[in-house]
Amino acid sequence: MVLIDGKKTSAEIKDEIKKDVAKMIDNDIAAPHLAAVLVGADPASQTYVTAKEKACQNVGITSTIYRYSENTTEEELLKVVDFLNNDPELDGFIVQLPLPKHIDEQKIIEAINPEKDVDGFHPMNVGRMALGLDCFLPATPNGIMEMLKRYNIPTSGKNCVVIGRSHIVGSPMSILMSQKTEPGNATVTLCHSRTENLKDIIAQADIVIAAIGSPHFVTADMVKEGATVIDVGIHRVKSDKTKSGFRLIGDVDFDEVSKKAAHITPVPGGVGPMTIASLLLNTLKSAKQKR
Ligand code: BQF
Repeated sequence: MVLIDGKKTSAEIKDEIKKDVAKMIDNDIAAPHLAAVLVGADPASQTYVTAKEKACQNVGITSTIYRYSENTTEEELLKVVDFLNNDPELDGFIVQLPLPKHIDEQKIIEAINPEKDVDGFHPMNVGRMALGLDCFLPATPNGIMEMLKRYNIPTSGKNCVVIGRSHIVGSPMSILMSQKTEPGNATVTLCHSRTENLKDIIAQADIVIAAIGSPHFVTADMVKEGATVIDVGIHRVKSDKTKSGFRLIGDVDFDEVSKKAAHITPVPGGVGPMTIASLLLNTLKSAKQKR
């Protein structure tokens, strides 16, 4: 079994970004600038925004976090988006999801200027992605494509089973793996909660992308010997062995599935760090387009 090391791969990508940013600064071009909007105090969301800020610092990207209370109204948040859309110093921004329930996420996403939508969630970027046009790709699916590329995982003509149809991971992942690209050119099956004979479908997969949102959903009995298994899940479970009192596990039962898989991503240290690296890549891309 080969471990697909997302931490190491993301460190390599961040090194490349760091060199690019240093070159920009050498040429008297302003460093890329990313902003993140965090509404409320969800501990996981705070962790993610902090991780993104730290990653920016490490590569020389300027970052600003805008924090608002849980009680922020949709109207107020739309004003923040409008302000960031019109900030000429800003190359891109993200609104950390999920948002509090009283705010319509789709409405906020659609208010973002597609040229600053470095999460790639605006319908303009989703549509352009589906057509294979230049766009900001969503960070998690793009991070997975980058791992498959850097580990030379064959995808052309292979059976790829994506489990989960979220707009953030499963749906775009199925689109990217179907495209006439390398990696890509896979025969893709998108499975979800209504899928019949799920086990039979997963058993045929050369590549399994688990984005179900259910801890240890994928077990060893489901997976074909020699498959590539990509775990997108992150769940906090109680642990008395860690300082924090919890540890992270994925949608895949790693200890068992790793005995059968040829390639597998761990949690933590798999897809998560690649998501962050992809966000930095989009921010750099936006800055290069604007300068
Ligand atoms: C790691 C996310 C669900 C809902 C909203 C590194 C991250 C996670 C894990 C991270 C995620 C998940 C992010 C690891 C960003 C990925 O070492 O395994 C980094 O920060 N992520 C997010 O912004 O919103 C989410 C998952």
